[in-house]
Amino acid sequence: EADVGPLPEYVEFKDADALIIHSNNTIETKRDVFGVQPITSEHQLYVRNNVTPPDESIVADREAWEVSIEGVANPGSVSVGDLKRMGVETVAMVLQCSGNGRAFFEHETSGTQWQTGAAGCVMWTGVPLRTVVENMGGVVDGAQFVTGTGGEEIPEGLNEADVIVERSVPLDALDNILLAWDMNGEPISLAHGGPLRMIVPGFTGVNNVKYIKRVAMTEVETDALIQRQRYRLVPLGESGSPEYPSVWQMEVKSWITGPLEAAASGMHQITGLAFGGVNAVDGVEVSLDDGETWEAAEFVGPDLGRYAWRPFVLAKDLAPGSYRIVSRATDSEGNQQPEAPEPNQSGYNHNGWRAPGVDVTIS
Ligand code: MSS
Repeated sequence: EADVGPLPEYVEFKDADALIIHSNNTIETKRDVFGVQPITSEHQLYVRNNVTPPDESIVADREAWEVSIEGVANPGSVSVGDLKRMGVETVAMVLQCSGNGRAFFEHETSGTQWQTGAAGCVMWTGVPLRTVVENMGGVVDGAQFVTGTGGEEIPEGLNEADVIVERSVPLDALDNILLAWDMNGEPISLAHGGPLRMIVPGFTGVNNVKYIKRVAMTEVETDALIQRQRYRLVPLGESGSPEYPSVWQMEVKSWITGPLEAAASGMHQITGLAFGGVNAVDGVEVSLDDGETWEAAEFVGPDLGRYAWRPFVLAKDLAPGSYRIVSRATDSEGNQQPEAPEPNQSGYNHNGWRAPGVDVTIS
């Protein structure tokens, strides 16, 4: 897809050359930009907003931003300043849009035709939600979900439940959730959810609610449209409803980051990225012949934990010819990427190894 124009104002700080601008609210990282970076720079990280982000003024006084904590014995509002005194943890995590790889499905999908770049690996610093919940007397009986609400203004005349970014995840995610104020060691920009964002490691992008203004331990899932109908794995031709699984935990995935097209014969470092989603990634193989034969690749750089991705490399002396290069990762539970995933109507969670392959001509 062609670039549609200059960077919108709220992401002007980003590196335009590294990005594919699908629209003001959907901006993808170019595939060759990732290389073997363990952490994605904020200047290159993709952006996805379902609605217009709040005004920049919400990040003017970060410490004063308040989040309401409900579904605990002693509910109430807590400021970012208070949260910073309660506890601190850092997690490196793949942030990946549920629709990343949508373009690789064979059926027609509406929605942004993301390829590999609606993902990045970033570090979040904040307080564990479990600590906040303990401080407020613990979870109320009967709660089964953690429901987070985004701080966007609902435009007048629109039905709140149709627009609001409010997501519920299973309560057992509580142990890992952070209420984060820093990304990659800096205060989270407005584009990525500052002053405060709910981080659910191992879960797809949409579950990581930006500008978090309310966190509730709830008995039922929210009936906001974004939960009830959208972001569900729906069979082809059906429409979304709570009877179908929600897009929550991410699965094992990988892709090649270079070389991507033509190159001269001789030694090459074939590079890529692999992650396990909700599990750690355990290994990755590369094939130069579209999956006929496979060779194990080596991870490069530090292991930043279960939720991070691991760059990988396979050193190869390549003779002139045509190669179809693909990669296939396995997670710590022994799950391997499928050749192609089961299709779903909206094209979520693509983690097949075949379609993202690259054709490289060596001369
Ligand atoms: N949050 C809020 N508040 N709002 C919105 O819109 N979106 C989602 C998440 N969160 C939103 C939120 C999505 S959908 C995604 S991907 C993510 O976010 C992204 O991120 P960044 O930072 O990258 O932009 Mo798909 O699944």
